[in-house]
Amino acid sequence: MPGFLTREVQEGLVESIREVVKAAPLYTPAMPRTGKEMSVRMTNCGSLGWVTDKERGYRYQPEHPVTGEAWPPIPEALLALWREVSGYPHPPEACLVNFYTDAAKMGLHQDRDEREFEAPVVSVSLGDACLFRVGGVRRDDRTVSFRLESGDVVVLGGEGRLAFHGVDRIYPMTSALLKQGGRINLTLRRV
Ligand code: AKG
Repeated sequence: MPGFLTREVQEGLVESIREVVKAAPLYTPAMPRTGKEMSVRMTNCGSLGWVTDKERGYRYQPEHPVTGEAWPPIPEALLALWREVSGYPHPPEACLVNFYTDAAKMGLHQDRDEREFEAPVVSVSLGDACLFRVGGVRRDDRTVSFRLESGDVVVLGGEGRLAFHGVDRIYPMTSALLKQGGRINLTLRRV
């Protein structure tokens, strides 16, 4: 949904995410087995957060992997967005916060560490634009790419819930929303 969030709402969300990051600092996740560090830094809010490291791999857990503290709650504005766009009767339990610097990207993957696939994943883009790629439910399905701008919302639901997707590149300095640049992506999920 291009341009779904007004500038004012985007600014409010950035403020809320600053508070989340104060309580739950961004950390560098690592791939299972290889331990290769991801280029995106992450944190979470909600009762559960998505994390990954070399030893234990992809999973949801109630505490920050570095500080051991419980994740802060999901900001009200994000809960309201979920109610508006998800079409799902229960609130999200997890919100993954991804922070991309200019060179960061995210490989093609499915979001399948959840059990509740009937619930969509709601994704919010803030800050610099990116080139987003989305395909089908098989890794080798044809993909299409398009630019996601600050304030765009993507709902991966229904047949699209398990679609492969990823971020091929960031377009630096394409938004003034984040004073230091970069891109924030928020994904709201039922676990
Ligand atoms: C994920 O967190 O699973 C993503 O694919 C993030 C996509 C994005 O940054 O737009």
